[in-house]
Amino acid sequence: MSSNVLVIGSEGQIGTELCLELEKRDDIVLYRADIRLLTNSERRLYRLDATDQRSIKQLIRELQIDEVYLMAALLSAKGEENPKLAWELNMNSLLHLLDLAKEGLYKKLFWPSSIAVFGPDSPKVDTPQNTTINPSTVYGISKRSGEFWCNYYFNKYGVDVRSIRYPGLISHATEPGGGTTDYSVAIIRAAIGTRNYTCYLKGNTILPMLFMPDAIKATLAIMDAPKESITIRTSYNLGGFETSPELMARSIRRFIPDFEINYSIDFRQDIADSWPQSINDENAIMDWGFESEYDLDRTVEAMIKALG
Ligand code: AKB
Repeated sequence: MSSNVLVIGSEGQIGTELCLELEKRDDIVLYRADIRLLTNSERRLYRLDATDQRSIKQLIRELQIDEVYLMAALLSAKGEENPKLAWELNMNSLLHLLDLAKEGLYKKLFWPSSIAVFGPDSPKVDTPQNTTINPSTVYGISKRSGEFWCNYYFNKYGVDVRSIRYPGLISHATEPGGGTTDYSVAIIRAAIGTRNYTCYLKGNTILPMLFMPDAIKATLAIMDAPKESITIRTSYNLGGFETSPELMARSIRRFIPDFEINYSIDFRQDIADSWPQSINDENAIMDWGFESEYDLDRTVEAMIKALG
């Protein structure tokens, strides 16, 4: 029997590529929703504001949805520019969806968390799943709070909600918007275009990153895993590879030798400095078999091929 799947935030950086993968499956009927587009029911695409509880409820009821991926969010850099909006969008959308699952309107929820939950006093290297977690950005605060709500709804009401702490995500189908790690995509686009990039982070700023195909594989793996194997109901650490603007520039120069990088540091440096450089994701490996295929060089090569 097929299940009805709704992706909220379907036109964003993760949503776009998640939908491409979900579309390949013949055991699901995929519905998309995003605030940015006009409704097109032929493409099963609906205009939806993720903070509008009444419309979300109506849509889930009308389409008889079984599973929801809630990918709408305001990321770290944009969040610092508009903290109240970040809190409202990131928290209210999650709480609405948790409530609807509690009411039995649908069965399973995926909600993305982030390495932004970690703060300046968390260990920087091989950051463990459970450690000091004091986020310093509003985005990180909303993600950490959301993690606690997920855990609470699972323990108290049995809501089957699953979550991953994504690192920076590198992708080519849709541009990222509003994150601190966005440079990792912009640098490759600029290298292909003008062969010159001015980076807002210092060259030696190391952060964990993941190429989108690995992120989507992980997302589907956690959602496909049997309920009993999900032992963490806050959110799973997920690593990938560590990189910095300098290391990315070096990798890009294998293909574009005259690529130049300059620096003009802004407020995003403080955000990056508060985050881990590498992540311990042994729980994801153990519980639902996370495995990444792409390191830095393979990611850069695939990005240049796709965009070049
Ligand atoms: C951001 O930079 O805000 C995001 C994230 C790490 O969650 N890419």
